[in-house]
Amino acid sequence: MYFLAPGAHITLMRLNLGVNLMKREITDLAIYGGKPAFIEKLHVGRPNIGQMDQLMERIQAILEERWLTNNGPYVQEFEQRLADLIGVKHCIAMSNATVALEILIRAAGLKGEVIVPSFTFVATAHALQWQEITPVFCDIDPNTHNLDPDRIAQRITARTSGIIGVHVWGRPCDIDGLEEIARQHSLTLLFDAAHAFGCSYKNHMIGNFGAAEVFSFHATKFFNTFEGGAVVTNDDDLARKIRLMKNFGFAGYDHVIYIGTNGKMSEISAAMGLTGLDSLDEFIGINCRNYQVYRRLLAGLPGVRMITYDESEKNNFQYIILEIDKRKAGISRDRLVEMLHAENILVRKYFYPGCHQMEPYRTFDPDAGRYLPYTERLSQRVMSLPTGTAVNEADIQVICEIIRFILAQSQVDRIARREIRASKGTLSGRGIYESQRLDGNL
Ligand code: T4K
Repeated sequence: MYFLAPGAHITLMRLNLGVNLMKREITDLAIYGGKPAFIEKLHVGRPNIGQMDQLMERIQAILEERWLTNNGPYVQEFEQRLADLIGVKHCIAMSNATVALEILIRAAGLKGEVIVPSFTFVATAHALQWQEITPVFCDIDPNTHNLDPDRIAQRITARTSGIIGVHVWGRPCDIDGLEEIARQHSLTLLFDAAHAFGCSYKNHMIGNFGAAEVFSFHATKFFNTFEGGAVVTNDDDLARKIRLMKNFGFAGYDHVIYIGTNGKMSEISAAMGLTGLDSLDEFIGINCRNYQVYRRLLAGLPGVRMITYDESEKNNFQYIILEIDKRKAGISRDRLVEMLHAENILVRKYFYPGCHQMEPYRTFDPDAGRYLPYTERLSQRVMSLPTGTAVNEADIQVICEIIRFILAQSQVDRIARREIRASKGTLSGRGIYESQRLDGNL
């Protein structure tokens, strides 16, 4: 429970031990020596677990059966339940989404150059480069954060074989636009749907678009299998090839017909997945509630834009994303992140600085930023906030109050930092603040 006092300062007290808040002036902020708002670190990406007793029962059955991996009964059940949920013909469970992307890229015959966003997790680009296929970065639409189909044509060359769209934050790409350009240029269209399990586009579940789509079930995703992923497709030939490839190319005992690798999901991961599926609606419900609370409590903050989900579609609401406009907010994203981290609110800068700024891509093309202006701008502004079952409404209330308080103090913070820099670090934030106040500057 909290007691909220009106006014510019926060007077919040929680009656359990998780929170520590009495913030009236800037020196109460942890970065200025005050006590952190949260006693324990609050992470982005805390795993959702589901019914632990059911998970334990499944694990016990695995151990009793001594069937641990290699297309065991839980993996088969998991694949069937996923395919039914998405309404897709084939679901091939994998050890993780990165390997799933690598195998899909190979099975779909991509080569030469493939167009991808730079505003994504680096795995999308690495899955190509790992096989010596060049990821060609294309800019995003600043409103959707997804590939902008209108910019793709400029990036197509004689070596281009495909496009990989990424449904960033679970918000679908402009799939119609991408399909159209892929058709015009005879390119293979795939989707990295790592964020988009449980989401829909024009009322069709993600997983049914392009030649195939890839989900991630990493621990940090709202639905996880510890590590895991899946390729889903309606293409029979592609599915058959992928099944072979994820199992070394074995088409039967001692009979290898294809170059393959090991992309198999283990039974224990499938057991976690089946347990998570039983609680899927609950996870999404909690994410949705958190999203609504954040929206309400952050509304109207100058320079802070929270991304929204199209509520006429199915969403998993797993990411709470803010864009910070330094000019209007009075504070940069990086300074806000630094101050929130000091409060034990471990927000993340997904996807800073963009793949094109990471190696080896930065060395390949040091000037890539010139054709990625929106990616560069967004990666300087974006941050991801804690959500999921590990966060309750009261936590969100504290997080939002802290953000409001930091923004309200941004001018004082700027003056104090200038003074600290001028003193070459010999003065502390608190000391600067006190001396400025005595001088009547604050
Ligand atoms: N494509 C896209 C668009 C993706 O976003 C991703 C993965 C992929 C492809 C590849 O999927 P996988 O091959 O992973 O299936 C995390 C995840 O590792 C990664 O899966 C995810 N995207 C990416 C967006 O985030 P990091 O480097 O930020 O993870 P890390 O270890 O810093 O964890 C994040 C936070 O989660 C930590 O602050 C603590 C918390 N956490 C993490 C783990 C693993 C827990 O509380 N418990 C845990 O078990 O990449």
